[in-house]
Amino acid sequence: MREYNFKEVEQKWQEKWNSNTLFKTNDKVEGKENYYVLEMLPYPSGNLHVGHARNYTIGDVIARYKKMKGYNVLHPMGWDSFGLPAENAAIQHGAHPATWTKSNIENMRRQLKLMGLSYDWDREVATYTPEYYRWNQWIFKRMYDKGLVYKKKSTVNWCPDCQTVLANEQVEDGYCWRHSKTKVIQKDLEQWFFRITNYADELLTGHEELREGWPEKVLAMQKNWIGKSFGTEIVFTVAETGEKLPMFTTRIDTIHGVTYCVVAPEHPIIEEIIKVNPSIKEAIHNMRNMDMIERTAEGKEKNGVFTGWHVINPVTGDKVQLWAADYVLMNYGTGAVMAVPAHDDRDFAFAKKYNLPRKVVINGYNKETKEEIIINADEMTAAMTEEGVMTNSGEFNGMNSKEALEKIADYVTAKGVGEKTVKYRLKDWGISRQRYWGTPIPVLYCEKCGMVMEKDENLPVMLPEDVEFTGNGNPIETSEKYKHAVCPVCGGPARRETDTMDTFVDSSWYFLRYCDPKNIELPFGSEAVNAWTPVNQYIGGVEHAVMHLLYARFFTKVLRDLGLLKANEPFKRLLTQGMVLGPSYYSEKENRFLFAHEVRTAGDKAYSIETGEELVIKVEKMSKSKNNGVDPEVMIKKYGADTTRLFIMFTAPPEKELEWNENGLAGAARFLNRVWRVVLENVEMIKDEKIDYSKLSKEDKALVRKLHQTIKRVTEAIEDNYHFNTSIAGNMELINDVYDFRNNVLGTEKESTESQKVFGEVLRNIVIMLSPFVPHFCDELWEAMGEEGFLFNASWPEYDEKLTVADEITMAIQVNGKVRGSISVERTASKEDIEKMALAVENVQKHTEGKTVAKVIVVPGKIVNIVVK
Ligand code: ANZ
Ligand code: ZN
Ligand code: ZN
Repeated sequence: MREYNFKEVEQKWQEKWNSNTLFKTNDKVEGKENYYVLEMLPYPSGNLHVGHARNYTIGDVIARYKKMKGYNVLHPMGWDSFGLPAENAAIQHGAHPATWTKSNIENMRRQLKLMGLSYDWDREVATYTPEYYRWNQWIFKRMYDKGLVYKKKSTVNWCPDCQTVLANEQVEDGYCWRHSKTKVIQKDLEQWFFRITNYADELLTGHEELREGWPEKVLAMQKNWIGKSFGTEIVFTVAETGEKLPMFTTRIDTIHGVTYCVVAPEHPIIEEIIKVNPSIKEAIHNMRNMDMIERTAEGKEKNGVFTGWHVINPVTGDKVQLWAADYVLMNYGTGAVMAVPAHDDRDFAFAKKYNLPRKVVINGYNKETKEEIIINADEMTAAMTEEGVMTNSGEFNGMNSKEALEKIADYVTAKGVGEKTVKYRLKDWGISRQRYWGTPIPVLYCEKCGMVMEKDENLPVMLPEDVEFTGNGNPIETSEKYKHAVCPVCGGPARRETDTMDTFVDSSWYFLRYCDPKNIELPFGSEAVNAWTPVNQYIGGVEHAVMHLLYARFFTKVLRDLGLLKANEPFKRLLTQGMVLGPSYYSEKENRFLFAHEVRTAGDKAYSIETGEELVIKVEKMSKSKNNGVDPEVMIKKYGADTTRLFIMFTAPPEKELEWNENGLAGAARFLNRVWRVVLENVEMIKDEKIDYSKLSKEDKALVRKLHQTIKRVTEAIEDNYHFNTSIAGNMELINDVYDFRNNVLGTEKESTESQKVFGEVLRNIVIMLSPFVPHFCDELWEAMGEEGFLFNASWPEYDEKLTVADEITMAIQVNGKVRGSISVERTASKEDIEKMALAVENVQKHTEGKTVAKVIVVPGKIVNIVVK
């Protein structure tokens, strides 16, 4: 018998699949339902990492399984190929972003092919190509026409040395990533926005459609991000000028407890105040220049300054100080807050720091005795944020605070000083980037016509080639050809917009392009997209829970409203895969993480090969900084793609963390070898012939039962949230039974033509059921059995419920209430027969000897009760 040579087998089948265009998908196949399986498209950084390998293996097993279940399956792949790293590589090594990107894609495509993934490569999409980004520009224009695109001033990170805008990840502790001594400042620039807030409510209510197919935690994160708050806008009056100053509060019940008010340092009133009170200028300047990440960090100490002005509470008439503080943000609510230190944590901390007064307006409440618990403002150590009894609140005293919230809201509305409102935390999506490697925004500025959109027939607006990557400014601005363009309206001279789009725009609709990737008239045809969407199963990392998934949902709704597709939601089901963990080895002496090849392990200890030092072992997320990553290509070369895939799928359910270990890979390889041997040794028994169940021996029946139980278990585990690990475990158990059968039945007097058929049938089904996991391996065995074609086109096996249950059952026998033995009887046996058999059991006879049997009660299928005297 030949050995299992994974290298030969994998290469052979990858070539065959390819030359037979096995994974080519048509939009419609007679009699088949469509099923769209999608994995999040990768950024082409250069090499696959193990997280990719896991993501794509999960997707591939689902695609292959669904295909075998009779669906017409779409399973595409592409490249999220615009973005910062390519531009940084250009700045640092001089390679053009396109060259760098292209060669990375080529390498990663090669690696994906090594894994044996069932992609329809004819539908491959790369977002950096003009064929793709042209449609970003087209969609941008359609959104502009609908009022969903606008420009406004907004704050960005700016490095005065680079003379350019920095992304958040290019700001390191407040300093420029390239100029470690240059402080990044905040600068207001005109920026492009998508009006995603128009869809805030639908992005929330749409969750109902996703409740069943999406992880609860992802929906919760989105809900939190959208942040819908019901509250009141209450209008205070500035004492010094008489102007109105509206504040947004969710706690209007605390209006009598306001002891000062706060505005954001960016609030327009601040400019007015500075004119008369310039001493606050520096403090304001410092607050404004703090970056947002730092400013909104939880638990950060709050800073503020008294403006010198005051405001009047419209309910109480109280005059209180007006402050400016960094914890109030301009882009939420009205940018102004009524502060209630006795009942709000942030206000409490701020008031304590600056010695501002507290006023209690809600007392405690004993739920059992229903008694009011008086709170003394001077003795508080923290804000009282719970529900309670109103106090110091005039006519509302004694009322429950929840009730008072409604009552006071009505009261201020009636008085004309306030109004109930809803606010969202969700902001409009800022999409402009002052960089080269992205989709050019199709806008021009004409001296005569002002701002105009580029004409459809002039799309795509191509990225210029004549650019320099110096690290200073936006590279596009170095292209004279690009900047000096022709106005599409009057033909006069015009300047092109030099901003490019956020790469999240690219990934917000790529899954629609896969449905119709070669369309040159439209981003996609409605018929093709409606045939496939919503995507049936999406798979990716939980790090995309908010931005990418929210933007893709927004785009789907916008494109639906533009009449381009029918779906309300892009992804019906979402699977967020768990992280891949590996052991890290830390040297305390060298103060660094060692690579695996520098480490010698012994039992559960690890030592530096070079110094002999015992190392600190921790199992944690694989990452470059911990030197604990594994390279999937190295694993594939060493163990084969099938073994690697099997290990990934067997070791943990997809949504859980996966702990990488090479012993596990070796175990997976041993299992495959066991299957290989037993199939090839007995290949002539595998004939797919009809079994005559009436002629089976006890052993044959047991193996048939195990087979049907396994098909049931394996199938149900996949259907139940893709618990592939259980499916593989089922097949492993079945292989153990196969070996027992081979040792105990085959070659003995128990072997018959029927037992050979049973044995062959079991092996055949194991090979079918393992094929989504280890497809090359199984196709090789399938061919060895004399089958034609590929398991990708085979049918998933069905189980027969009747055959999963034993036709013999075990019954316990009791004598005077004590269990004395058991019998195995035919399911159909009569009560008399059961009674006779029970009384004949040796141990039962011992306990009935010399006594009279008064009664025998037979509960069929369960128990035999013998009463003796
Ligand atoms: C008075 C008050 C009393 C408040 C109290 C809370 C508790 P959510 O729930 O997140 O919507 N707020 C309003 N606008 C703000 C801004 N621009 N920056 C920072 N804080 C702001 O939060 C609403 C609450 O956050 C509002 O209700 C307001 O403080 C504050 F016992 O008003 B509250
Ligand atoms: Zn810089
Ligand atoms: Zn013009």
